[in-house]
This record gives sequence, structure tokens and C-alpha cells, in this order.
Amino acid sequence: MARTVRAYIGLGANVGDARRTLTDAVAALSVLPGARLDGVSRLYRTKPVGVMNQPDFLNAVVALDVPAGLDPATGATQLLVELKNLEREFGRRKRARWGPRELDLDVLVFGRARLAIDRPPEGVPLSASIDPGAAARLLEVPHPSMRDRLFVLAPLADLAPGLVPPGWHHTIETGRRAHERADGADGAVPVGAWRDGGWS
Ligand code: A4P
Ligand code: MG
Repeated sequence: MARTVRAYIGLGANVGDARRTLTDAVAALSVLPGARLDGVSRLYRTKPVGVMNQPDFLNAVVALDVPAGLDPATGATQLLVELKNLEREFGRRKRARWGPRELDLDVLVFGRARLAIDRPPEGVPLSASIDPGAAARLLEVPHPSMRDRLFVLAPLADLAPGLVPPGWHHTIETGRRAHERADGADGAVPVGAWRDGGWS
């Protein structure tokens, strides 16, 4: 049996039938090669962060055991490639950063790994010349902005409230509570519980 790593993956969508998309995305994640789905958060309706004048998002988080790879950088990069492929299959077109999307899949946590992998220079997307902050990093885990985002902390706290991600000094639940106080409870409202392959 190959070694596995516990990964947490954030899902978001705010275009089209977002609930359907996220449900299908969970099914697709659960059958990635060597992967085992070990938990699905509640589904949340969340206020858009970044670009405000866009529809509310639906967000969720899954716990997925995935192949460890030869080392954490290889394993996590392989997972990222698979997530990007899924995003493409689900019809995500290139849109503005932080803007509307059919499906966004982020690697939030990859075991105890702390990684910051730069993109090779020839791989820097065109958008980086317009927005220098855009995707300088091929991969960073734990995801750098998850500590500030109720739309990640709320669903992740359903699955792993006591988790202290590598490099953090507090738990997910502590972070969630602090942000709920700051953003108000309507920043992330549960709208479904996972049962039998869907949220109801
Ligand atoms: N990348 C680096 N680290 C990671 C990682 N840990 N996981 C790189 C996934 N990708 C990572 O991402 C751009 C590049 O980041 C990728 O090619 C990858 O190499 P992207 O998903 O193509 O672009 P993006 O999502 O528009 O940018 P970014 O900075 O990832 O934005 P976020 O953080 O994903 O935010 N409001 C609500 N309520 N709910 C949301 O889900 N999402 C966003 C997008 C904004 N506002 C939102 C929500
Ligand atoms: Mg993203």
C-alpha cells in the first residue's frame, strides 16, 4: 500500500449551477488515482471576497488522502496538477483573478508540508506582467490566504477544528471564531449537510 498524505482541498463556485458543480467535483475528487475521500464539510453560501460585485459563492472543503509522492513537493505538485485538470474539465475559463468562476480548487493543507514552489520563468502566465502578484507561486501550502478567509475556515472547521496547520500558532476553529466575529455570521452561512453523495 503506497504511503498517503492527508490533504484538505477547498472548493468554490459562483457561476452556473454551483451546487451541482461542487457535488460533481466531490465525486471526481474521490476517484482521483490513489485517493480516498475521508470527509466532506457542510456547504456554505459565502459573501464574495476580493471583487465584491459578483454573485455569492458556494464553498466547501473535503478531506482527501492522496499519494504521498517521492517527497512532499512532488506529491503536492501532482495533486495541484490534478486539481487544475479538474477545473478545466468543469469548464473554467480564464477570468479575472478573484473574479467569478465555475470551479476553484485549492490545496489548503498537504500533511505537515510547508512548501513555496516558484513557477519556472517560462511558465509565468501573461497576466503576471499586468498584475505582478498573479500566481508568482506555482504552489504554496498551507494556502497563504486561508488564514484570512471565513469561506475556507468555516468549512474546514467542520472537518478539522483542532488542526494547527504547519507554521500557524492557533487552530482552525480559533481562526474561524475570530473571523466570524470580524465578518459577521452572514459571511459564511451553512446551506447543506453532506449525506449519500450530495448536500441536502
Ligand atoms: N497556487 C499557488 N498555491 C496554490 C494552492 N495552495 N492551491 C497557484 C491552488 N493553487 C495554488 O490560482 C492561481 C495560481 O495559484 C494557480 O495556477 C496555482 O499555480 P487560480 O485558482 O488559477 O486563480 P485564483 O483562484 O483566481 O487566484 P487565487 O489567488 O488562488 O485566489 P483564491 O485565493 O483562490 O481566491 N470569495 C468567496 N466568498 N469564495 C471563494 O471561493 N474565491 C476567490 C479566489 C476570491 N473570492 C472568493 C472566493
Ligand atoms: Mg485558486
